[in-house]
Amino acid sequence: MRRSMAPALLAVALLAPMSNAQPPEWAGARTVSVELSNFRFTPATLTLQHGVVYRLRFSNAASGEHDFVAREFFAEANIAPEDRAKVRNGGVDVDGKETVDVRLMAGRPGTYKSHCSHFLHSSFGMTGTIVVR
Ligand SMILES: [Cu+2]
Repeated sequence: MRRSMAPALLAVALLAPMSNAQPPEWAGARTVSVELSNFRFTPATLTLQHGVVYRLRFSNAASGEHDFVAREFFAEANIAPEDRAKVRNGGVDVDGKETVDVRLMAGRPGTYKSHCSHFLHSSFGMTGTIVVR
């Protein structure tokens, strides 16, 4: 009996928040741009409001690859279904001279860390902070 109840309760807990929430209006997303370059994020600090739909626009000004990794931030966020495949292993890969848009609503308020996971890039300065209010 106890063993059979747990999955059912978990399913209810997972489905409940989605069933009564309005789907976000992705078309009205506010654009927030982040430039990736050798070796920084500009701006280094993003301040987002909880409950607002954003289009995070990651532009790589360099010719080599960079990424924007913020595992906890992306795990907490409500990412637009069409953009979910762009976030892998908690980050967004951006090829040289490319731009990648990810629409999302930030999760719970707090301060999240971001960094580039390419070898030594974070130690050269590719780190940042995302503040969700
Ligand atoms: Cu990098």
